[in-house]
Amino acid sequence: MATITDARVIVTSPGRNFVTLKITTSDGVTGLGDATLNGRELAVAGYLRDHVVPLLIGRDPARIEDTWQYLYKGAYWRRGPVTMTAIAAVDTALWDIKGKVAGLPLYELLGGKAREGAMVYGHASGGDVAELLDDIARFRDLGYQAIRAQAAVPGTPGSYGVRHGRGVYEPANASLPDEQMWSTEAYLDFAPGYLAAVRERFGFHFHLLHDVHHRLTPTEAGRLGRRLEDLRLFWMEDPTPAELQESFRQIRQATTTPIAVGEVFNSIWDCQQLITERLIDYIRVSVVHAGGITHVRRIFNLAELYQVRTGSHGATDLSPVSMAAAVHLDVTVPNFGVQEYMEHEPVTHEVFRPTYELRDGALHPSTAPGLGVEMDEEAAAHFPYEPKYLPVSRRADGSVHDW
Ligand code: EZ4
Ligand code: CO
Repeated sequence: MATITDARVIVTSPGRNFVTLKITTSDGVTGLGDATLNGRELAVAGYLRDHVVPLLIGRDPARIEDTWQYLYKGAYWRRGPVTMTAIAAVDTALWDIKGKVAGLPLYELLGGKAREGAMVYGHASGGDVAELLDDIARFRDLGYQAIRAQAAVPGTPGSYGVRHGRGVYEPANASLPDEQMWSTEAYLDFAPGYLAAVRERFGFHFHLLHDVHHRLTPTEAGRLGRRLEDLRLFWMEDPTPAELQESFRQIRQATTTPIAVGEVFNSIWDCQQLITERLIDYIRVSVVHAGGITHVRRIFNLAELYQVRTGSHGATDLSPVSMAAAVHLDVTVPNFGVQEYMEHEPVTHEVFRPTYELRDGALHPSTAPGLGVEMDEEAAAHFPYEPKYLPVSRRADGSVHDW
């Protein structure tokens, strides 16, 4: 039996911060797992280094389910983004190792391809409506079949989801949290108009998505969803914070606009009611933040019973390691919907070398064994950690809103 002989936590910042776990076995096989939790990176790095790595040494790398249960139940303290991101990193690295040992790409271990590629959606945005329309045209030209549209709300500088300049959209933008102003009234006045402008200009032959980023009450969300019905959105994302799962019943009663939720969830228990009562159409959990391939597959399988499709989170704060894991999983599950995808900055690829490919608006996994991602640790050492936080949102009266 091979054993785990080494597990190392690598923190690096090629373009943005990433935390990676690299596990090595007595046979010299290595596996990678993403452990990046935007704005709380070092908490996961410490959890792994101080409390998980010592438990891994000497274990059988082949026993993925047993290791998952051992780390989840054995901690006694369950769930939470830090714990579940740490477990995800171990789980992903062990699947990578299993694939390399078998000489098979991960999708083969997960039952083989149910489709050729995973349709992705890109992030179009603009400081105003004209800029947004230009950006949608750019994604259409690149062959994207699904596009998320976000425009800056007039009078609220720093609106979420809007790219500044030519680079990629990167919300974790400051060494201490940037404070941004939010007005629900201004947003509700403005958003339906620009989404309608997108349909007027480009028609209905592509999937249009929109992210509300937890900003509305259930009542406001129901009203917005109803106003957007004729635009036939692919989904309205995170219309309201989802800790109160039953609040989605009210949104459902108000509108047939499809709903996607789950990028901040970390376990099956966070979405059990949303799925089993069919209060959402798409579940957005990601491999990195919801306990790895083992646990996300369980969530996707539950969702399939209720005709809820998948739409995993895939912003730039997910490293190419978890993006590869997501693509392998996406091509195997029967209830795949769409995969979020934001290209990383070129400098990120000086450290992480993925082999998945974007063709015709879909990501295709390679046939390389395991995840098919390599990490250049020497290059990683040239990019030290830089503290970066997500913004905080405040209303006009100064009180804190959901970001
Ligand atoms: O704000 O990943 O749908 N995507 C999103 C993201 C999140 C960031 C938070 O780290 O909402 O852009
Ligand atoms: Co989102």
